[in-house]
Amino acid sequence: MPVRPSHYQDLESFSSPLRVAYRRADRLPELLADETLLAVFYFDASPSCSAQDPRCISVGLPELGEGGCLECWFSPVRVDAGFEEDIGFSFNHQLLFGCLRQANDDEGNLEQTTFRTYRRLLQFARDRGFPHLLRVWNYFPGIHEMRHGQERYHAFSAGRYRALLEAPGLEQRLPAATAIGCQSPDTLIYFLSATEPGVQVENPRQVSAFRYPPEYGVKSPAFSRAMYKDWGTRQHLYISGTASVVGHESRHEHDVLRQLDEILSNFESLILNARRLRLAIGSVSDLSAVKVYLRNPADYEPVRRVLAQAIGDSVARVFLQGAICRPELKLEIDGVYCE
Ligand code: 3EB
Repeated sequence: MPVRPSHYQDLESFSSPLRVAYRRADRLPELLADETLLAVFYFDASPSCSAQDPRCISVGLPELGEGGCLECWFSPVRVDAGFEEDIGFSFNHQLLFGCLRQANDDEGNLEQTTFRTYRRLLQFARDRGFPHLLRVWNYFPGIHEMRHGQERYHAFSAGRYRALLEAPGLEQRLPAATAIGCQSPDTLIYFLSATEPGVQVENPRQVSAFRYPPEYGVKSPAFSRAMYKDWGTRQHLYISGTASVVGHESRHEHDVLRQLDEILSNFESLILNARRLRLAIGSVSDLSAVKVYLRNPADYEPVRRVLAQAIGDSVARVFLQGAICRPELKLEIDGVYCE
């Protein structure tokens, strides 16, 4: 057994296993040289990332505003990283980050492709000793397009459902998720999983997505509204993509600022519910970071301004252009709270 420096044990037991921060794009070289970097995401084609580094992820959603933002995930200790076939990964003692990219098979069967992808990532996470899926981001092209008589989002949902529900008891441990349509031709799926399970958190203002009526897909969207994770000395909350949905219905069709208001109410109600667990979060202004997905770039300025009024400037944020899975929804926000 290799002997670990003793300060590592202190870091392992006292520090947060994951910390999210935003940096400017010109910092990329020094970030990649940092052995505690779990992953870095960039949102447009500008920074040139080494395709050899599994921690460096280009997300096919254009960044709105100034651009040049890097989302960085840090571990308190050095990470191990590598590739296994099409999965890039990195991990520390408590969590595993994994990422798969697929060339789009536009005419193919998205349900079947998604089923296989999710099976593969679950198998991979199990094999590596991190069987508990906490959080998944799904970005794929043509989200509203009809193929074989079905919207692609619904086909995606059905494939994910079949793969996740193969695992016994997963209905009580659905990961938090984001599913957004991108313009780039590739599908990108990345995830966070853990050695020990998290706790699924639902939102009293919303019907659990897993219980949606069939109009949102013959097989339900298999995700929870948030995942609470107690890491020992630190607690995290991973919040799913949150839209202007109350009950199961979309509210304020096509009115982006009213949708923003409804999303903030959804956040408050979810956070209130999560506080029943051991979580020191008071309101949405305490979140560590949010990602804002906008269907129309023209909505960036008003949304940026009203969001800043509502949550202040201490929450890190990035604005991305992407298609929310229901055509009437113009805006979706996901977030993370890391102690
Ligand atoms: C909703 O509340 C909006 O299918 O993974 C939000 C977050 C939405 C995740 C997913 C879908 C997903 O139903 C859409």
